[in-house]
Amino acid sequence: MSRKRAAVRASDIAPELAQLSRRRLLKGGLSLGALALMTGCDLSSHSGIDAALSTMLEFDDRVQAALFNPSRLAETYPASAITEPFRFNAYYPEWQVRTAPVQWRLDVSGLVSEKTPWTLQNLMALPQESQITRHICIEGWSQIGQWSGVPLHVFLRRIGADLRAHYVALKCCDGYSTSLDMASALHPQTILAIDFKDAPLTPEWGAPVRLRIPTKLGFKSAKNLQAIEVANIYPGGFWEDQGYNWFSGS
Ligand SMILES: Nc1nc2c(c(=O)[nH]1)N[C@H]1C(S)=C(S)[C@@H](COP(=O)(O)O)O[C@H]1N2
Ligand SMILES: [Mo]
Repeated sequence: MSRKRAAVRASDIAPELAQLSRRRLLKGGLSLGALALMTGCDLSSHSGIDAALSTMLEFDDRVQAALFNPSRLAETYPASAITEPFRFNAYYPEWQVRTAPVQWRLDVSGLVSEKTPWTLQNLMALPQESQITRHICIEGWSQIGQWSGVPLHVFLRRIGADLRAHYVALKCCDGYSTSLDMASALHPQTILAIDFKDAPLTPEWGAPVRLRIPTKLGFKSAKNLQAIEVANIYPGGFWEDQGYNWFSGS
């Protein structure tokens, strides 16, 4: 294992990752960016990844959070790099009716001063950002996509969220949930995505609004959002409660 910081791209690691069992990944609390940055291991070989995973076991969420650099950006790509065809994961058609854009409301609760539910129209009136970034699933696949929407930090300020609170919890129409530390929620690339490649998101990709957070593994990018809560009590999440590393980011 080299102690030098390895300048690896996620695309170089993806094939290696595919060889690792899901169990190993879960035990290791793996996150790609964190793995490369924090272990200093050469992730271009299988043994390098093994070494990195062992080192990773020594870190816990608090350490990862302390090392998180709020201004470090996830890599962005040109439009030509967008993956075709773009796959989707974990979509259940029975939730579609609850996510119809006209009836849809985003509930806001917890440590915020303005608790009025948001319509899609109201969200679309806020400043928008676009990003072409890589989505990395813990199960060993990744793809590059373009998402546009409202930066979460803009939204949190707008609802008068207590920015000193520890957590932002996300709840989805299909019962899925996840949560973020406040620093990651305020990261400039963390957005409430409304569009994919300049067209409205479709249900399988998270319509009408999903979170998109390129500094973390894919399971944090909650689709078909229903509610956001700002909290100091640890909210957990669907996969987090089953042993996925909570921080899972770089
Ligand atoms: N509502 C909801 N959001 C979700 C999930 C889910 O099951 N339900 N799965 C997560 C996981 S594990 C991944 S990898 C991504 C997949 O996003 P995609 O379908 O846009 O590829 O969504 C995340 N967000
Ligand atoms: Mo995933």
